[in-house]
Amino acid sequence: MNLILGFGETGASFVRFLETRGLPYLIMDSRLNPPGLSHFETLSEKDHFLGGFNKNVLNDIKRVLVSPGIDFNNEVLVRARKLGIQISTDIEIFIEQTNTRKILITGTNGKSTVVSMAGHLLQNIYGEDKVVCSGNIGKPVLDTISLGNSISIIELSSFNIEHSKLLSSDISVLLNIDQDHLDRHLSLEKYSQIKKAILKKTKRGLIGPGSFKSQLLKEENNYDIEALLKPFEKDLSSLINQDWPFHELINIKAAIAIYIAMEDLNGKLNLNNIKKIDESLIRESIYHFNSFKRMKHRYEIIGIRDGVTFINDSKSTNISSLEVALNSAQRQHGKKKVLLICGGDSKGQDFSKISEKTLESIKHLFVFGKDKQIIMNELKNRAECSLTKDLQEAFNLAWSKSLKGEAILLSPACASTDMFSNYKQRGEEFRSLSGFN
Ligand code: UMA
Repeated sequence: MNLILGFGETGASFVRFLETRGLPYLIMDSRLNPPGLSHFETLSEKDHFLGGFNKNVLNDIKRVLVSPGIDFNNEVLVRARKLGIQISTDIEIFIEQTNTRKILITGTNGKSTVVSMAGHLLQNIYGEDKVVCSGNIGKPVLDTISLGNSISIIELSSFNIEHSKLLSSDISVLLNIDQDHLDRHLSLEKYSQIKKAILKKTKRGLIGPGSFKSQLLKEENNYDIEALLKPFEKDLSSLINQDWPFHELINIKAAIAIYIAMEDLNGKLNLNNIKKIDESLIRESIYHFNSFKRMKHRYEIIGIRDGVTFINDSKSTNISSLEVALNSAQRQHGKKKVLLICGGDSKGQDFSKISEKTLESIKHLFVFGKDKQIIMNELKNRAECSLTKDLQEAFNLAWSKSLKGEAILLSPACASTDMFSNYKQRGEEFRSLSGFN
């Protein structure tokens, strides 16, 4: 008997996976009414334990299938480990059961963007039906198991990696590491260690910018994305037009580096002996980027009214993504030109660590949500701040204070779940407040 622990999107994909193979299962979730359960009309009462975790059911269980949102120290998991019961993630099962080329992508920020950029690039080059993107970006990996593609690009969160044993891949990409999810992983050291694990069993490791990279680059088969693409900085910058923030350049480089590593694995070039990357390969990539549509809620410029630019960066759920947004906004609008709206569930992050240089972009900060007082206390001596009731009040105050040439930026640096279903709903509310549809 399999125990599906956690019934969200991943849990539902476990059910589909097991049912098509005729394998028996039970479902357990701490919520009384987990999302989507009602869609499974075939499930009878005896198939699920809802409203709490019960480790006593483990007697008849051969394997626990764990969802990413379940804490690593969850009592059922701890007991299952003690009893020597196999614990598997959807990612492990996918890797074991498919022989597509696997590209794993993780990092604190930019993962979904790089997954979608690499997906766009590789689909244009190798064929649309050959490449499928899945994982944390939205589609559970097990739902892609029979699609017949030859390349799988998988976004991994620290939660996915923490629950999995060492994951093997053709290419693994570690984009960046900064503080996030400290409420679950407790320390930056632990969080970094989890993220770095995706490089341990890969044929080609690609490493993004940051002080963490020097140690990793000493290992065989790890490559520095910046160094690989340095000669093409000028050509690639040409892709950054008015609608694209400057920080997108790093993501573009990561996606192109994935293409280069693929060509290495295909025997078309040799990364270990590379003097110069063929310019035509870069030209081809740039050509395909011209048709790439940027993702919503990620530094999305939704419109300009009376000279004020509205930027929806609702996907920003940690401090480092806020810093990236502020730095790009400062490049575009100058110092003290940003009316910043932030706040929500701060997940134990320390806002006082935001650098002075980054804060120079802010004209006024409007904080809302569960941890607004904490954020206010950590920033009030370094930026002009106002506490607000909710996103609507924050928006109205920001709009009333804004002048031509300035920007109203929603970049919450926090999880949204204290006031919204998810970051998308938060971003949609910002869009509707700004009056653009
Ligand atoms: N939960 C409970 N009780 C349970 C089980 C879950 O309260 O018994 C809560 C979790 O704490 C979490 C929520 O329910 O807040 C969802 O958890 P889940 O494991 O059921 O998640 P899924 O619905 O399966 O969605 C997961 C990813 N979510 C998480 O890892 C929290 C989705 O990423 C991903 O798109 C999906 O699998 C398909 O692969 C979303 C996400 O927010 C975008 N990811 C986090 C992030 O990017 O920061 C990690």
